[in-house]
Amino acid sequence: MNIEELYKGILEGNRRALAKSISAIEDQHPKCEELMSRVYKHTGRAHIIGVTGPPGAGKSTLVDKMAKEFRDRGRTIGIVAVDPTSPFTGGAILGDRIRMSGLSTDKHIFIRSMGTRGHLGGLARATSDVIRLMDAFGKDVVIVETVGAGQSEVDIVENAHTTVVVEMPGLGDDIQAIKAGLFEIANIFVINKSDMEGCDRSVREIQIMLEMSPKSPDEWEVPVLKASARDNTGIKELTDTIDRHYEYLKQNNLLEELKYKSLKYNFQEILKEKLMDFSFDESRKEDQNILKSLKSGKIDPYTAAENVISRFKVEKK
Ligand SMILES: Nc1nc2c(ncn2[C@@H]2O[C@H](COP(=O)(O)OP(=O)(O)O)[C@@H](O)[C@H]2O)c(=O)[nH]1
Ligand SMILES: [Mg+2]
Repeated sequence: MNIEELYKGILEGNRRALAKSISAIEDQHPKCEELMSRVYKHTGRAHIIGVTGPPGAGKSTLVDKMAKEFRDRGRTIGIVAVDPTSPFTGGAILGDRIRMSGLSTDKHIFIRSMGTRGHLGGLARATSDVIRLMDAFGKDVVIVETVGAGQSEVDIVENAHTTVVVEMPGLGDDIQAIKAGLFEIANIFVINKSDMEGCDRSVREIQIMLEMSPKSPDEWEVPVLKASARDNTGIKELTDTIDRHYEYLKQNNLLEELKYKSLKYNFQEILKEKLMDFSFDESRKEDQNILKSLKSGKIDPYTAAENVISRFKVEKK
């Protein structure tokens, strides 16, 4: 793996270099750190859009249509489809690829699916790096599709400037099942499958939930839109609203704030991992002893952590 070659290739917009770099990130190649560290200063241009919501809501179908609409507006696009539920790169992820295949011949669109090769935390990090790579590559828009269920998805959305939550009609009493967390992260709600019955009712239910949930201090009113990805309706309105949200962020100095938040978040995640690797190593005798004491009940987890940390504390004179 030649870092220099990949780095230059990415900045020149070489698709092979981008594909190779993404694979290296997925494989957790040790040299990726150097690559990412150099790539970072070329990031910050792309509008990063998170698309999340329950499985089957039609996210992939919608992303496909959104991408087409963005292309009509002259923008270049990167798409990252994340499926943490699928342990193998097959199944649902392959389905995403095929559904989006109408776009695969357009050289201004770069699509990549990611599954869990490592642990979930690793996936969030890898996704964040892939977003940055696509940004540095020169994509105007980077869309990240992820199933909205748990913490790792929220972590992934941490990098997005605009978060679209996709739902479908027929939630009925199950509306409570929508994670409250989704209401916190949504900038735009879309009820997809408006060709099905019950769409207006779902819109009203989401609106009521929005009214009840705590308001953010900013002025943005979260819109609840209707769309049918299947029939290609409501896509223009959705894309307009996404653009409007981006303008809103820029005009209120919120974009810079979001970018900083995401940098800080990524820094802290990297630091956590590095500190852990640096301070605790199960192959070392003294660290094995800590685990032994923990196992026998001689010490509790707090004491165990404190024991590790105390090694690095400077003695006061
Ligand atoms: N009736 C209807 N079906 C849709 C629509 N959008 C997607 N679907 C179907 O819903 C299913 C799930 O779609 P998919 O995009 O894979 O959902 P995801 O899991 O949220 O990514 C597929 O069978 C789609 O063909 C829509 O607007 N109307
Ligand atoms: Mg999907």
